Amino acid sequence: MTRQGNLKQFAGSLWHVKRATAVMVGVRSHREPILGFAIACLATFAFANVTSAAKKTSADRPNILFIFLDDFGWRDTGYMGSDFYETPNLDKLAAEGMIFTNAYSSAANCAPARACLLSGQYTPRHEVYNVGTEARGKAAHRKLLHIPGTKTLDPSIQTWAHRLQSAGYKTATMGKWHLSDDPVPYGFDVNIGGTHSGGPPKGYYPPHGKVPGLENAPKDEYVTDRLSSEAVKFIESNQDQTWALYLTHFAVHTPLDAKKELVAKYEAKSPGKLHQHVAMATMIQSVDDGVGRIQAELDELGLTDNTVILFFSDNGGYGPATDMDPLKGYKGTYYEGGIREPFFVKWPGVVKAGSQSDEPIIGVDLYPTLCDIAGADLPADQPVDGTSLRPILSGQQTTYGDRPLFWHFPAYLQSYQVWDEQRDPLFRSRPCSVIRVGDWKLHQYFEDNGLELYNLRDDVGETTNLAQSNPAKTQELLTRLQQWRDSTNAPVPSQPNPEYDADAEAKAIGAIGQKAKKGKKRRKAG
Ligand SMILES: [Ca+2]
Repeated sequence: MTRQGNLKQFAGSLWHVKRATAVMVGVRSHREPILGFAIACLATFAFANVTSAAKKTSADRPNILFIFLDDFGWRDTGYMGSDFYETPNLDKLAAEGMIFTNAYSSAANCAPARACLLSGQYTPRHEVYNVGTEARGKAAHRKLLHIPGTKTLDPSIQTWAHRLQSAGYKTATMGKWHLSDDPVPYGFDVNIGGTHSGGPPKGYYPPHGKVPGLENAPKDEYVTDRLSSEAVKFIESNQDQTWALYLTHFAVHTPLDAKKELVAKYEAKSPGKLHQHVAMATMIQSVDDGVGRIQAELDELGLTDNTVILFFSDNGGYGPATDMDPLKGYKGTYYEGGIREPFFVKWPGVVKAGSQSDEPIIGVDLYPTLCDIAGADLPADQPVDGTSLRPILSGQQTTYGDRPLFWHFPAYLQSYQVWDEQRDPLFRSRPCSVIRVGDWKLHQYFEDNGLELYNLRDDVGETTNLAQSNPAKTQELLTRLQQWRDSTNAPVPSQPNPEYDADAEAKAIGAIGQKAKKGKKRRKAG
């Protein structure tokens, strides 16, 4: 499908969400008299439970369910327009809350995105710049020495989990942690599955080795289902207190381990124009089935109206298996497909069902937002780079004006085989900083001081670089970016890499060009 066609389809899918919500609201209004009668009857029998009922419906200290997926792309849900993956439970929750169409991760890959999310700080402050501290990609192809940073989130940083814990929340993390050996010192009472690793050692099926809480996983148990079951158990056993659950699924990161029972279903399904990957579809359905089970538990315990649900992903989809079209790029690139994420918030009593925000927001905003939801104080002596989304969620405000969003990636990420969705064929990203203000986005690449300016309103696919034709806007954004780097002491790689070999690099780029041509011919023939 063309990008234009996809845009139309995307607009259509959001319209469907709005329509579905209108239908649901309509249904509710017909039922109100019956519901009112039922509530009056129930109230007669409810005196004994008045205290716990009041606790469960109190709007000021809601429970928090934060569903955080790994490498889940901007269009990988039904409500964002997937034509192959099935996410009815997520679609329903999204329709009951506010969908954000311009939500970003603070980084294009896992560990830095998570460090920003947990600390509420941009990368130069915590210095988690990449997954691991080693240089990535071939040394001969890198012009500059990268900035290694650190692979462990500084334990003296107060996370939002610390703040929620201090405010009296029972906190749990379930799934991928990735920021240290053990998440417990970072503000979590409960840890299932969290280690320094990006996933369980053997993938989605056991054995999971010494991964906490998953040591004795039964054979054939799919880890995504297990995490959903652990979430249900946690909610049930903490139903009488206020809790925050960070359900940080390993899904849908590689390995692309299909859930066996679902493979035949998607093999039989007609491939979509946007999405076709069978294993990915089964991985996504397993997440969504779990969301359905968790929602059923919340309903059964009477907690639905007092639980805020947030849904987000750490970076763009994995290019070889999914597609963010019309966005360019994928996980690891700083084009939109690498950093723009699906995001919604369902907050009963605060967020209007069926609402949508097109305001650009970013991962570091989640820290003050979560504190705001919980009524927890922000840390007194630590920078908080984000802004609480509460004014937007509650409808008090629709925009933060020309607030800039920033990214700083002073490292390298080697290419996967999706060469035409990145700046050059050898790397998904080379060292860069990026700024977005309003509709404008500027990329700055340090190896060649390459500048790319895009107007995302007119060109969400970042196809037409306006840096030359609009030097005033380019300079304005570059100045703001530079000022921000100065204010955060962001290190910019400048040391030449002694192993760099321009001839070897040119030869490698030429060889990929040949391969890409052959691939296109094969695709045409097929
Ligand atoms: Ca990731």
